[in-house]
Amino acid sequence: MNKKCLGCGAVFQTTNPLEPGFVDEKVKEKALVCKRCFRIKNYGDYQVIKKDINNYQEIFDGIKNKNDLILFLCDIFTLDESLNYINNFKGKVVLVITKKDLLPKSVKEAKLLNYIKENYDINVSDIIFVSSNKNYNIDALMRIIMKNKSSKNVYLVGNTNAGKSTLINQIIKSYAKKEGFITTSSLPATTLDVIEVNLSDDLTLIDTPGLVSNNNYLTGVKPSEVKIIMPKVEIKPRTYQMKPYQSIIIGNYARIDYLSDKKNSFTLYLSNEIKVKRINLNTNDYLRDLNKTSFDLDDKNDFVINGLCFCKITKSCKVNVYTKKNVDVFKRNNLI
Ligand SMILES: Nc1nc2c(ncn2[C@@H]2O[C@H](COP(=O)(O)OP(=O)(O)O)[C@@H](O)[C@H]2O)c(=O)[nH]1
Ligand SMILES: [Mg+2]
Repeated sequence: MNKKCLGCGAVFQTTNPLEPGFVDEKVKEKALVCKRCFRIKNYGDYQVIKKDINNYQEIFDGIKNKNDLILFLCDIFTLDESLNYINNFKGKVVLVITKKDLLPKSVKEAKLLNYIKENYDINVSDIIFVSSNKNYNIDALMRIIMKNKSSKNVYLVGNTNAGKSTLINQIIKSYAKKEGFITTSSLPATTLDVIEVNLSDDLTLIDTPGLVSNNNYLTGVKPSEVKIIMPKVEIKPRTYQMKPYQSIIIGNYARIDYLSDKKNSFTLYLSNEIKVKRINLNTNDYLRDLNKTSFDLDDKNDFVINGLCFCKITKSCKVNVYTKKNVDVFKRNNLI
């Protein structure tokens, strides 16, 4: 069998640097990872690879019909779009909510669990919150895996950036006592093919390339911007006491016009690195040329700009949200 990159799963080749799995001829015998993975790991620089998106769909469709245990990963910020496709598997599914460390400590897990059970129609054997960065609940997850698996193989699936590869590396570190080799990054499509990690005689974790969502703010955004928009540390919610007819400007990413004549309170959950300012509604038209979504919100609603932020409001009101075309903007019950 052809040698594969331990970082992204692509088969090694020495002919085209723009295709997956490229290694220089002179290092091809010794190399463990392809040139792109080497550069992501050592220099943090990311090279977009030409890769047919249908190939991910094919891998995903293949897994749907297996009887093996599925760990379905998503972070709290992409719940809504991810859970849309969680009921598609033949095998048992465990929902793993990743990056717990990003949530403010005041947010109670039990409450979120209830919220998920009440608001989404999902058919899963278990739900668990983990943080690979803080090694939180990894042992508990392993117990769930051992209890639910139906064979040696356990698949990790979920959108790109959900934290699949990071979780496997963390498990390798804790259970195999060595460094995990899988390449991780904040950019979409880092993992290019399935990667099998043999942890023991009766457990193989299988990493998969994540589905890339077309309706997520992060898709198509420059790597330097992804680093700002994707939260890395515990989010500090930002509350704004809104006076009638004010606007909130979120970096150069989105604008919210508040169109009601009562005071209100908006709490934004987003990366601490994004600058937010409040202005009077008609001070300027900044970002009003973006795509507009109008909402009538009630006092138990959030509105969500998928991949960028969500906002909890406390009184019913009307808002206009302006953001990039194709990004899902929607309301839901208050998550927090
Ligand atoms: N804060 C935090 N970030 C994480 C965690 N797990 C993964 N990430 C970050 O999320 C991004 C995507 O991770 P990756 O494992 O490549 O996701 P994959 O596409 O699902 O394999 C990377 O920037 C990771 O550092 C976590 O537990 N906490
Ligand atoms: Mg990955």
